[in-house]
Amino acid sequence: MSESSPRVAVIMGSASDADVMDAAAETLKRLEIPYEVRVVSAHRTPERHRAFAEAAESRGIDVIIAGAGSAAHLAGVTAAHTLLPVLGVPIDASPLGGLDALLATVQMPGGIPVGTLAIGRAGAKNAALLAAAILARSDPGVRERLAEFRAEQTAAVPETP
Ligand code: RP5
Repeated sequence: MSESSPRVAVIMGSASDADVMDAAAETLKRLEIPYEVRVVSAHRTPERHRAFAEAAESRGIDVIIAGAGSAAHLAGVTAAHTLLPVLGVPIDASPLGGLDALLATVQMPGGIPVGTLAIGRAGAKNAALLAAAILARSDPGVRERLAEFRAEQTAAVPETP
């Protein structure tokens, strides 16, 4: 959780998803983007989830990152309750290795979009970077920090193994 008013909400279907979704939080922290982290399950806490999704925009949230595993309805149902952009992260939490969550998150019916990232920590990290790219359109400070991140990443790649 960061100190200023959160602009990105990182939600997950279970506390057991935190090891994966930490990658989103770490990236937002590095880019100095205020964020909040919450456990809200579309299945187990449907009222908490609906209240969160319906209030997010009026609380000043700009982007929601939703990570869930198994029959992962969290991102899609969140998107149904808000006009905010919703980025979905499928989590490898079942014997199907995350393919179940990937399909559940990505195969939205036309009309309610979810921007779906890769399964697992790479997806969580990229969801944060995509959230930053969205914010950067209207926030020059975020744009500058995102550009620095890219430059540092490039500089860290060795020319030989
Ligand atoms: C999903 O079920 C959660 O997002 C989690 O990935 C998965 C398993 O949850 P737990 O049984 O570990 O709480 O809803």
